[in-house]
Amino acid sequence: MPIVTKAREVVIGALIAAAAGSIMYACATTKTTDLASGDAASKVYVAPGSYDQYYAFLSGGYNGQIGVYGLPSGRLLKFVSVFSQNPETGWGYNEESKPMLQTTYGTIPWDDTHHPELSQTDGVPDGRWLFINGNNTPRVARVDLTTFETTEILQIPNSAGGHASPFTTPSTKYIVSATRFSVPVPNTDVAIESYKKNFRGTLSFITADQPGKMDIAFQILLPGFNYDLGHAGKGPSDGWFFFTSYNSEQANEKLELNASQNDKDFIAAVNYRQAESCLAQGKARQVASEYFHNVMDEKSHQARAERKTSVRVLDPAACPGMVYYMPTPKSPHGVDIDPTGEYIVAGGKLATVIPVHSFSRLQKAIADKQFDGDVEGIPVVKYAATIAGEVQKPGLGPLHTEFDGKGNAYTSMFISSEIVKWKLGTWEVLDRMPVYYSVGHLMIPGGDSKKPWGQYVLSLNKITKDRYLPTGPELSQSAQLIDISGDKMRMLLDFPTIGEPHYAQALPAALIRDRQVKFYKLSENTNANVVKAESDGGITRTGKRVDIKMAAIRSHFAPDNIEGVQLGDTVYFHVTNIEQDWDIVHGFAVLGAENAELIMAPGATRTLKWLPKSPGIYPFYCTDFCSALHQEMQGYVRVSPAGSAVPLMANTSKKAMAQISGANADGRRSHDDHARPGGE
Ligand code: RUQ
Ligand code: CUA
Repeated sequence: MPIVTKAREVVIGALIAAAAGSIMYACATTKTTDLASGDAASKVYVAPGSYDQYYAFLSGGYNGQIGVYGLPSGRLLKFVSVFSQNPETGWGYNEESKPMLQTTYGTIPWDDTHHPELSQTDGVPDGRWLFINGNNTPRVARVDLTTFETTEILQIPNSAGGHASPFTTPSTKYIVSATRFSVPVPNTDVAIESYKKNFRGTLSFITADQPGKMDIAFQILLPGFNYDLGHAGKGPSDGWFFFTSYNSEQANEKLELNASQNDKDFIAAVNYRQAESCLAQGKARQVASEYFHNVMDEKSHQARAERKTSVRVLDPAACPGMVYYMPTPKSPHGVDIDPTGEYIVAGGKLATVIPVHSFSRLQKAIADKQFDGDVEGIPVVKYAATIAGEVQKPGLGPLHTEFDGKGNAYTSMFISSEIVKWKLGTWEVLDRMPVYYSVGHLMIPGGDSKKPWGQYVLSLNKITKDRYLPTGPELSQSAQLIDISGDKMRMLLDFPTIGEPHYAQALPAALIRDRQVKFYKLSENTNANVVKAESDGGITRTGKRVDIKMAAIRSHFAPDNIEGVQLGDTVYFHVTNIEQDWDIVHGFAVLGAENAELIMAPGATRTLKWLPKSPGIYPFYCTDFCSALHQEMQGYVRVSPAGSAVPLMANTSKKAMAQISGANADGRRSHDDHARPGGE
């Protein structure tokens, strides 16, 4: 058991006191200090009917989703359903999407998202996909940026706390996931005290450039530290990946103190081309590991979950030259590579400087074998041999760094609540901007790529306190938009966010705006229960299972009267929105359904599973205000006792349908034009 020195306690105590101090100081001054310059309002004003310049994707943090905001306005555009059930889309409730939340632990209805990551081509965000990690039960997801829907989720085995994830290589060949918590691999019943002996870290490289085919290419087994964040090299450092770690002490209790003993922890520098060549030489072990790969079929709108059973694991000892450790002060959090690919910036959250390693010096140090011994066979490169410079007195609690593409770096300072601008190469601090309060990540559009759009930095603040009208004990988190186009930073805008955004990424709207799918083509819908015309609707019984196929179109369901359902039946409502028009969404809700409701995009089929609890009449209706006659969009299901003689019946006769359609044609369009501008 490590001994906590008095000196150490004093240092940590001072940092905590400084943190409290900065918050109090800021609270006291914020009311009187107008940080925004005079024309700030015009810089963020997006006139009615105009578009924002950037799409920004903010993780929802503990809500398990992704928030899409426009910048510079800060307007919330959408929430993308990912790792949590979402009552706005029916994600995880409807039968089509349920398999997406399947894991080896069963269905997980709520996870925690941290790091949105845009796909890249040659080191630049390309607008094809957005990836994000599920942190608690480690998974990665792909979101298709033509539909803003999650199309794929891969579980990561031999991992716990998928935090260093899903950072991409420059052409999206791989995304990665590293374990935050080391655990026994394979996971088994051991004494927690046997941490040093039995607990291991894993780095997972996941193939990502083929939609529907994500898989674990390989895992690297590492000492039992906590792996925190990562970034790929680019340009000269292309082919390398860098991961921070803390708790090189390998403490297994009271990490707050015991994992802060060493002056330096490590950045793992991983040569993944070397890993690939070791794989090709058959140096990996095939390790039995269960995990799920879930894919949403874009034509049938039906997800399938596939259980996988093994991964290839590489041990550094079996593949020399694959992993090196770079000592880095002190419990480093972020590791960020500058646009040129030469500098590796670490955010040592308890460090007093920002250390910057040089990739070319790392290569030379490796060639010259400038090592300080090894950790479990992994060479430790001498700090003095790789360090390019240290930013002195940057502030307190450096976490993350992004770049503007003009030779400047911006680092978030959690404890001193500020963003600090400094110069690459000279390491001098150029400017500081106080933020409210306690910034975690910061984000410049493309700011971790080869070509940042260095116009704004967004500060993602952890503590909100007095910034907005109070809303009880829970306040929304806050983001602040800062203009970085000039020499000095200028505060432009505060806006509240939903969930707890950790990281965010953004790109110019033009890269994805015109590629949006407006509706799903009904002619291409291959769902087993699709109806392509109102007359295709109907009801069938198979034992105690009843399937109702239904069309939804302004402003009715077909069929809309259903009889013959009995107590003890399991009823599936398969509702297809047969509209072929942008933004015409219908909903479906039936009285007493425990499994929520449906919401159907145009051209999509969604299924609600329903177990009626007692005989009677159950109304259903459309929940999305779709048209002037939205309130007329309703129907009834009759539930009879088990064994009842009421015949199975749905009013799908040609005559009834013709009447409905006829009524619909009268005057519907003109009303709809008012209800939904731009419709039809
Ligand atoms: S981090 S706690 Cu990205 Cu700074 Cu998650
Ligand atoms: Cu359809 Cu309201």
